[in-house]
Amino acid sequence: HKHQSNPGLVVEPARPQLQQPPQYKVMLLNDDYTPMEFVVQVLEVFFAMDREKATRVMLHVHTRGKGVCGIYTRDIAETKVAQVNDYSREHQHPLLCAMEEA
Ligand code: TYC
Repeated sequence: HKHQSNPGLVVEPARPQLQQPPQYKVMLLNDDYTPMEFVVQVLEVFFAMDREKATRVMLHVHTRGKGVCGIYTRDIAETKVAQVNDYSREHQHPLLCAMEEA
């Protein structure tokens, strides 16, 4: 149907937002060479984890092969992946970060 016009300063309630943007899991992958301490620091710096949680996630990745660092919209997830991979490369560690649709 046709939308009614809204002449003047008529306050209308916002329509509820029914569509959520797709979410992406940002994953850390295990490897044999990156020092555990470096992985813990990455989780603290880029994913705002305290030391206890960062250590728990690092050990999960170490034993299970991969693990979730956080869930974000696409732009934020892409930025996290690029930041972590750039940072790991700068420090000459093979640590890999990747994203997948949640
Ligand atoms: N497996 C590495 C080691 O034994 C530690 C590690 C943990 C590496 C998690 C990567 O995402 C990773 N030093």
